[in-house]
Amino acid sequence: MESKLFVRHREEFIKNMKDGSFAVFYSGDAPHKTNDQTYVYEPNRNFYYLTGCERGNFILLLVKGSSFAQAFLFIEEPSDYATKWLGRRLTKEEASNLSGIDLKHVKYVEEFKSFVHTAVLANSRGALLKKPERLYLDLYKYKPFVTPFSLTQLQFLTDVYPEIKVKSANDILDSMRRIKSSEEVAEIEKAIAYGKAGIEAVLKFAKPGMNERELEAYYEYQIKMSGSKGISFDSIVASGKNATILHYIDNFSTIQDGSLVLLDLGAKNGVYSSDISRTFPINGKFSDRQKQIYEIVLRTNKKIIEMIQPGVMVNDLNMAAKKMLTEETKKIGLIKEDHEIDKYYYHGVSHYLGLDTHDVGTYQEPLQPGVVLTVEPGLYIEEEGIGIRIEDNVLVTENGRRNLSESIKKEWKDIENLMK
Ligand SMILES: [Mn+2]
Repeated sequence: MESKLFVRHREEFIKNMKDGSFAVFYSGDAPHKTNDQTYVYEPNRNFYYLTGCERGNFILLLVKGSSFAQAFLFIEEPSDYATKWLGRRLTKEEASNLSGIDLKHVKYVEEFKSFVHTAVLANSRGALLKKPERLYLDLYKYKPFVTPFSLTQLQFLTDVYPEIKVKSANDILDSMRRIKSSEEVAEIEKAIAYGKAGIEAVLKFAKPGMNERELEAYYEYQIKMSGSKGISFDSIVASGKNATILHYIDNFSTIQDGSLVLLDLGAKNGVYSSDISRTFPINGKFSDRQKQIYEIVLRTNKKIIEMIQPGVMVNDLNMAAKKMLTEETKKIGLIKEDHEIDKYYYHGVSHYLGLDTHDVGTYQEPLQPGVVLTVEPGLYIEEEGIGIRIEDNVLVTENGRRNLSESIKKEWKDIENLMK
């Protein structure tokens, strides 16, 4: 991605900052796993969105006065030792090129504390702000009642300067990230193309008697062979009754002849993600009953996609999906009363998609051009061993929508043909 995108993101964020304030974003670090091992590093998404850098232990500092705004990037200093053990670190020039931040403003992370004290906070002669009033931080909480990481990390500031108000940067960034630029949509489309290559290969490869984990491995192999860095969330390969567990990730059962397989798979393109579900019969032929249920889910998927346009609320989509699944399952006698649908359909129909698979942004505002969301109705009939979900990734446009995953086959006939 070109640095001008990240320059634009910073400019827009800064526009939303109050005068006399500063913001600090940390790129994160690989969490500890066991003994001397760590998990794979994932860049903090807000940090990436503002810098384009995917490196741990970097810090972005934004300073806004009444007549100026400046960005500073603090990076890990390259060293021979780090190069030999972990790989080459970015140089200041490279970090400057990636982020579009002035080379003079790229510093080493060891300098961060003293730089903040002297340049931003203290009344030193070189201070940038007369009297900073606000500090914006990423205050995302992954569950209730945990102290956000950035707050713990910057306690050295909030303790010494209690007069500075800590503000959440998330409202600003969530609403920015909810609307994708054309560059971002292109990145998501590339992620979807990787996913398509993987899913279609799995459909051709799958045979009765295989284990779910074989399809899981084959998918990952295929997306990596086509250029993706890998999966963007734990793969779901669920056969028969397993498919009625929404987040089934064991993927360790033998797939019985005659059963359906539900795939819910993501692929990474850089930091952007795809999220596609398809369901298919392991032996290449839908039974009449499977076809009947499949068609209901497919019709719902198409109907909801057609509803998508600026002004529509995601909740309208949720209600319409539930209503349609209720009416159709009543028609075939699966349920008698409306409320019984809760037994067979128990999740929302959409979420946003972008840098995160479940991307940020409010659901209390109507859809706007640039929003990318999933459409994923399903039916899960445990007593029949049938679980079906069909999921596409859709962009809201000025006049309606564009289904970004349209080319991934979902008609039952096309799926059977692909498997021949
Ligand atoms: Mn999804």
